[in-house]
Amino acid sequence: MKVKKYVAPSMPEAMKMIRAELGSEAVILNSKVVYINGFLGLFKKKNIEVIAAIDSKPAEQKMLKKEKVISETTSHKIINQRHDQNQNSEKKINTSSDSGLLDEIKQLKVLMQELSSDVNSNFEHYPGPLKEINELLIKQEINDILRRNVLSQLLEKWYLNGGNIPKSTVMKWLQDNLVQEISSYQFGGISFQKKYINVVGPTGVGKTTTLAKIAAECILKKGKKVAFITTDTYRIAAIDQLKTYAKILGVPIEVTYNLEDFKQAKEKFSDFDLVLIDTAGRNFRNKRYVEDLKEIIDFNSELETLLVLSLTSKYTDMISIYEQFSTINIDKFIFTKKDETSNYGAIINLVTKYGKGVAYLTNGQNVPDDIQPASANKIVETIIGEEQP
Ligand SMILES: Nc1nc2c(ncn2[C@@H]2O[C@H](COP(=O)(O)OP(=O)(O)OP(=O)(O)O)[C@@H](O)[C@H]2O)c(=O)[nH]1
Ligand SMILES: [Mg+2]
Repeated sequence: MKVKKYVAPSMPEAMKMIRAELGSEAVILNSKVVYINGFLGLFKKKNIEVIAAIDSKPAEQKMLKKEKVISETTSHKIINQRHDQNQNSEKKINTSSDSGLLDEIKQLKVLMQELSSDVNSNFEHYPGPLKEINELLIKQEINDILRRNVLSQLLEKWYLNGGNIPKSTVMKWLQDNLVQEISSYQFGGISFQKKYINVVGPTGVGKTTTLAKIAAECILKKGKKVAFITTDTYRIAAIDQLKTYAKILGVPIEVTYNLEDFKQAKEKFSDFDLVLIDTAGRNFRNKRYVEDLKEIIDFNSELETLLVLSLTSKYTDMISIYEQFSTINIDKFIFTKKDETSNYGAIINLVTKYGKGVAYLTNGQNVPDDIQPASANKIVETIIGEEQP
C-alpha cells in the first residue's frame, strides 16, 4: 500500500497529479483545504491537500475491502504470490517484508483513526450537493464508515465527470451506491419456500399486528391456505388478539404451551401452505426467554425466523436485541413503525452489520394495508427520500 499526499490549487489538478503518478487504480483517502506560501504569514494561497493510496502490497484485505482502499483483483494476485513464496506464512510474521507491511498497516490505521476522529470538518470544502448528502446521511444516522466511503466515491465521480453536476444526478449516484452496498442480502416478503414463519422480538414492536398483515397478504393477494400458531401464552389478551385476527381472516389458530403441543399443531396444519407463528414479546434482556423459545419451537430447516424491530427504538438497543436473539437463527428483519419516525439509517446499518436482509417494512396500525415487502431500492428510497432522485 503506497499512501501519498498531494497539494494542488484545485481538486481536478490534484486528481490529474494522482492519476499521472499512481494510475487509475488509486483511491482518495481524504482531502481538505490548506493554506500555503504566505508572505510573513499573510497572503496565503488556498490549496487542496489530497491523500491518495494505491495498493502495491498485500494488506488486511477484509478490513480494507469495506473501505474500498484496495482493489480486489490486485489483492488476490498478491495473496497468491505470497502464498507461493511462503507456505507457512502465518507463523512468519516477523520477516522483513511482513514487518514493512505491518508498519504500513499501522500507518494506515492511524490515518483512518485521524479521519474518523474528525467526522464532519473534512467535508467543508466538498461541492454543495455532496455537502448536502453528507448532512442527509448524518441526519439519517448512517454509520460513519459507510457515509465516508460513499462520499469519497461520490467525490471521485463528481470530479471525473467534470464537476458542476446537478443535484438530481448526484442523488441518483447516491441511490445506486447505497443499493449496491446492500444488494447482496436477501430482501422481500414470504416466498413460500419455507412453510413455517416465526416472528420474534421485544415487547410491543408489532409482531402480532404484522403477522395479521402478512396473513392477509398471503390469503387475499396470493390465494394461499394460511394458519396461525401462537406460543404467546404469557398474556391472556395476547391470545385473544390473534384469535380476533384469525376470526376476521377466517384462519384456524392453535395455542401451544410446549413442544408436544407445537408438534400436534404442525400435524393439524400439514396440508396448509403457510403457518405463521406468533411469540411472546418478553423483555429481550431476559436470556431465559430466548432459551424457552427453543423448548417450544422446533427450530429446523422448515422454519424461517424474522426478527421484528421498531424503527422508533434506539440503534444501540436494536443491536442489543439482535445479540440477545442471535442464539436462534435469525433469517431476516422486519422493521415496524416507519410512520412514527423520519430516521431510517438503522436499517442499512443493521443489514450491513449482521449480513441479514429485510422481509417487510410496516408503516401504520391498519391491518392489512400498512405493510410493504422490502427491497434494496425501497429501503434506500426510504432513507434518502422518496421524492429523490
Ligand atoms: N404506528 C404504528 N403502530 C404499529 C405498527 N405496527 C404495530 N403497531 C402498533 O403497535 C402496538 C403493538 O402491536 P402488537 O402487534 O400487539 O405488538 P407485539 O410485538 O405483538 O406486542 P407483544 O405481543 O405485547 O410483545 C399496537 O398498538 C399496534 O397497532 C406500525 O407499523 N406503525
Ligand atoms: Mg403480540
